[in-house]
Amino acid sequence: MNCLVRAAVLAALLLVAPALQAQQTMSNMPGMDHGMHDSTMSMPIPMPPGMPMMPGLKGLAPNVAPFLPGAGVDVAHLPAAKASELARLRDGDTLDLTAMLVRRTINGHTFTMYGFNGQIPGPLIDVPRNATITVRFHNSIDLPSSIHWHGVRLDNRDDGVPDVTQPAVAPGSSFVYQVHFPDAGIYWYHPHVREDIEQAMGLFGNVRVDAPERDYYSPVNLEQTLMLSDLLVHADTLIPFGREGPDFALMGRLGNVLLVNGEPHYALTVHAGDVVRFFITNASSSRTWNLSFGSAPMKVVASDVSRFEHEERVPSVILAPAERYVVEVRFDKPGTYAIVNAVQAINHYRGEFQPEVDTLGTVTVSGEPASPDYAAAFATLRHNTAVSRDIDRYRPYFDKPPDKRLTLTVKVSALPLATVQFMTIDTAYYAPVEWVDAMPDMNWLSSSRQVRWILRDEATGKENMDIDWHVPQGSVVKLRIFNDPKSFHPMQHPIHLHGQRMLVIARDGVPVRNLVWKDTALIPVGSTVDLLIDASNPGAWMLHCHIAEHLGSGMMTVLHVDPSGGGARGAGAAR
Ligand SMILES: [Cu+2]
Repeated sequence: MNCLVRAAVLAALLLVAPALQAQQTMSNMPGMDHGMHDSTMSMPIPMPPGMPMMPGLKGLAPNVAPFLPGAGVDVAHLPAAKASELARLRDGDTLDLTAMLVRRTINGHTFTMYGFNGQIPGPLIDVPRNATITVRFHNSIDLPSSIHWHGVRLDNRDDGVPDVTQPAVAPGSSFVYQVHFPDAGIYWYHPHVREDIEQAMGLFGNVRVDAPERDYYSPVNLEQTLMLSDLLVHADTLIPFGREGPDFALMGRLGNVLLVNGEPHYALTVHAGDVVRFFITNASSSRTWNLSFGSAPMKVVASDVSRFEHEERVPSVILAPAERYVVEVRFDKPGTYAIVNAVQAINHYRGEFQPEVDTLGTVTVSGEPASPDYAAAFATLRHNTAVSRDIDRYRPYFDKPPDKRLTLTVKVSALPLATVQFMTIDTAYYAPVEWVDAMPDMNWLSSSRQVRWILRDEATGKENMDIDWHVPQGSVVKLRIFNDPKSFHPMQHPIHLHGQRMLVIARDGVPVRNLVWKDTALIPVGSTVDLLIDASNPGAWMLHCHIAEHLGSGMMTVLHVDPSGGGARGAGAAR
C-alpha cells in the first residue's frame, strides 16, 4: 500500500474510531473488561511525537490489574540503589545474591525498583573458566522469583526455570545454585519469573568468564561492561505492569528512558589512542539496539558463547534482547565521542521510516597519549583458529535437511476493535525489525489474556508447551525457524535456547560465513533462519522468545536432551 493510500485509510479510521468505540461498549464482548479504571491506569501512555492516541482507544485500560513493585512501602525508607560492584570469585567460592526493593532516582524522579544486593545492575561476577561457584539466592521482593544463568551450559537443576527445573522461590525464601562456567565470555543472570516486571525493574547482572589463555583477546587499555535497558515512564511515575500477566503483549514494553548500566548518561574518560574492550549485553524487555561509538572505529570480537571465527570491522553492532557482543573501539583523537543508538522508526501516519538517534552517553578523550599504544594490535583483524577448528566437527551437518521446523506466529482474541481495524491495514507492509514502539496505545491495551505468541512445530502442528521434543545427548540438531510475515502482527523474535550452544548457519538460505557460538538468535519478520544446535548437555531446556512479554504470552517450549545411554527418544533427529 503506498503512503497516500495508507494515510487516507488511517485518517478514515481515526474518524470512525469513536463510532467503533461506542459499538464495542454496547457489544459486551468476552474478555473486554476495559471499563475497570483506577487513577493509575487512566494515566496517558507516552506517544511518539505527532501521534495522537487512537480515539477509539481513549479511556480504555488493559484488562489486567495494575502492578508496581513495593505497594504500601514508603520509598523514602528503602536503600538507595547502588552501582554494580565487582564480585571476583574463584572456583569453590560462595556468593549471596538477594533480590530486594530499592529506591532509584533517574533524571530527578524517584521510583521503587528491584536490585540484586541493592545494585542495578547486580554484582558483576568475574570468574575463571571452568570455575564452579555456589550462589545462595534470597528472594526479598514481593513476587516469586528465581535466577536463570543466561547462556551458561550448567547442570539442568541449576537453570532457574520454575516448573521445569525447580519450584519458584517464594517471597522470603531461598534457593542454592551451583553454577559451573565451561565457556569464556560475557553472560548474564536474571529471574525466570515475570521477566516483564522483575528484569525490567532492575534484576539483571553480568558474569564475565575469563579464559586462562593470555592472548584470548587482543591487548587493550581498558575493559568495560555495558548493560543496556529501558524504562517506561510518564512524568514522575512508572507505567504499571499487569498483575495477572503482561500488558504490552503485542510488541513488548519499549521504554522511553534508555539506560546504560542503569544510568541515563553513561560517561567514560580515556586517553588519546586508548583501545577499549566493551562487553555489551541487551537486558531490555523488547528493544533491539543498534549501537555505535560516534566516529571511533570498532571491531566485533565475540558474541554470546564464543569468539567469532575472525574479527571484523563494523560501523555499529545490533543487539536483540538477551544477545551479547564484545567489541573493541579505538578512540584516537582528543574530544568527545557520543555513544548512540541509531534506528529506523516507523511513522504509521505516512507509512514511512524515519531515522531516530538517541545519545546514551559519552566517551571523553583527553590529550594525554595512550600508554601502551595498542594501535598495531587494533589494526590487526585476528583469525581465531581455535574457534574454526572447534566448529569443523559440525560442518558436515550444515547441509543436512532440517531435523525440526518451527513457525513463529501470533493469535489474538477480544482486542479493542480499533486495534483490530488498525492492524488490518498496518500489516499491509511490515518491517523486518521494529526498533521503536510506534503504536504504544494499542500495544499497552493488549495483554497476555488477549495475545498468544506461538512457536508451532511444522511436523505435528503442536504449539508452545505442547511440543514434546526429545533428542539424544550428543546429537547435532538442525532447527529451521520461519517468522510468518502474514500473522496478525508480525514482529522479530530473539529465540533463546537454554543450556546448549548453537550456530546460526544460514539466513534465508544464504550461508553465514563468519560463525560464532550463540544462545540467542534474532529471527526477523519474513525470515527463515537455520540453527545448528550442539545438544551436548542433558536435561529439560527452555526454547523461547526473549521478548519478556512474548514469553509471558506463551512463546516457549522445552527441548529435552535425553542422557546418552538412558531412554533416548527421537534418534531420527540425531546425527
Ligand atoms: Cu517474540
